[in-house]
Amino acid sequence: MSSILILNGPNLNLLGTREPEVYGHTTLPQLEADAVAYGAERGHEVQCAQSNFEGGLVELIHGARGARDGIILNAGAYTHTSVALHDAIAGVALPTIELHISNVHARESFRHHSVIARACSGVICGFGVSGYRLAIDAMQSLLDNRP
Ligand code: CA2
Repeated sequence: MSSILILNGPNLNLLGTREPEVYGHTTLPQLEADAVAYGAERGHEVQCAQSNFEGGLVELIHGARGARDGIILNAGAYTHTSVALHDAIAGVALPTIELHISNVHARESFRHHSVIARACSGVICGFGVSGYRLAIDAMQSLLDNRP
């Protein structure tokens, strides 16, 4: 059994309440419950957390070291700005998947660049909330093929 941390960043607690044309109608608690159940069906323990604070996300990433096998991270807007998150991901050296619900490349240019991608194993974006299931499958593949 693998242990996977799903970490959501700033404003993602608002999912399902506004901008449904961009982010859909699923709320964060619904998304998290689905990810836990989807992971459990595949033999994974999925734990979820959300923070609106950059330092809070850094601490949650640090806490995964030695406790989790991998991280699925939707860092929200910090994706585009946070060297601290890049360094935290690099520091814990766990397989980490960068995730976005929307297709950031089809949106404003300031969303086109990710500061954290370099430290991540791969990126999933543009598949709506089903991206979280895709990321669990991708994490399974990464963990199965660990050297
Ligand atoms: O597409 C994604 O998942 C994003 O990470 C979402 C971030 C955005 O800054 C990134 O560029 C792409 C924003 C999350 C805000 O979520 C809301 C959800 C509902 C209503 C308002 C905000």
